[in-house]
Amino acid sequence: MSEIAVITGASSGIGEATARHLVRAGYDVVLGARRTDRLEALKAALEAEYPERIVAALPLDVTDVASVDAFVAAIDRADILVNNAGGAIGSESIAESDEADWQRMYDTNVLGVLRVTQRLLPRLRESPSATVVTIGSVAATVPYVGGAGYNAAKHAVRAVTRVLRLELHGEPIRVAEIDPGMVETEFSVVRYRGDEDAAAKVYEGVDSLSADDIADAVTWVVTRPPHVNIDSILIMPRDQVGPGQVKRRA
Ligand code: NDP
Ligand code: 8X3
Repeated sequence: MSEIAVITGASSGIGEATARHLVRAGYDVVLGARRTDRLEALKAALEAEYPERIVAALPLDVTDVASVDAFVAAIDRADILVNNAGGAIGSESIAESDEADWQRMYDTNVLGVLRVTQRLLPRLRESPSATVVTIGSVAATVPYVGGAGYNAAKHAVRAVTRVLRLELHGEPIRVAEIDPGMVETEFSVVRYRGDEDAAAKVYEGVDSLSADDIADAVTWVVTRPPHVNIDSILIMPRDQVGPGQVKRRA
């Protein structure tokens, strides 16, 4: 029987790449996100390439308790949870930010991780060896101007990951956090509210990380021997040494 990996936010970017990598590595996968058309397309592509694998695509809004409950109720077994759903909205200063954006970022990045983890825990506890991997950010440790809501949320994600590690100590469940720097995905399109030009500028002249680079790390973390817990990994492009500290080609 194959192990089952549950991936939140699998409709694009890191989550989608993680689904591809884990299926290739021999896992069955459960894909969750709000854009179910994209999940269905990914499921069809994965099933065509890997007919021996089981791929489930389920609607999931991590900010909606009923949606999280329905998502988890549809999952019989789970060995791996990849808490990936998340993102930033806006880059205004604290003085100019909209409180609704702070609330949405906290709800998605922090409460979303807590909701899904809490509800999936009974399934993970039935696994002989489970792993929870949460995608944090370099913003989980390094704050930057215009990042208050997102930085605070990712700092909180780090706290949640650490508390989970402490609370599951002694059980056969590993807890890991992967903290990426700049990864070229739809992240900046979402952050800049659909402004594709503003988003493209973020990655201009930089060899950014790809979603595959992070999916590779997730796959490495979950395929270590069961006694090995990778507590956290910070991954940035060679040309980045911190948020906003990027070497661009002239
Ligand atoms: P994308 O915007 O490409 O992907 C975000 C994913 O999260 C989508 O699949 C989206 O699906 C899902 N998502 C967002 N809100 C919800 C919600 N309420 N319920 C369920 N799913 C949701 O960005 P990335 O792939 O880059 O982001 C993935 C994670 O990586 C995020 O946690 C982000 O904070 C983190 N990260 C990204 C970095 C980067 O530079 N790109 C760097 C560091 C961390 P849908 O809209 O269909 O629901
Ligand atoms: C995304 C990376 O530097 O924009 O988490 O916060 S950053």
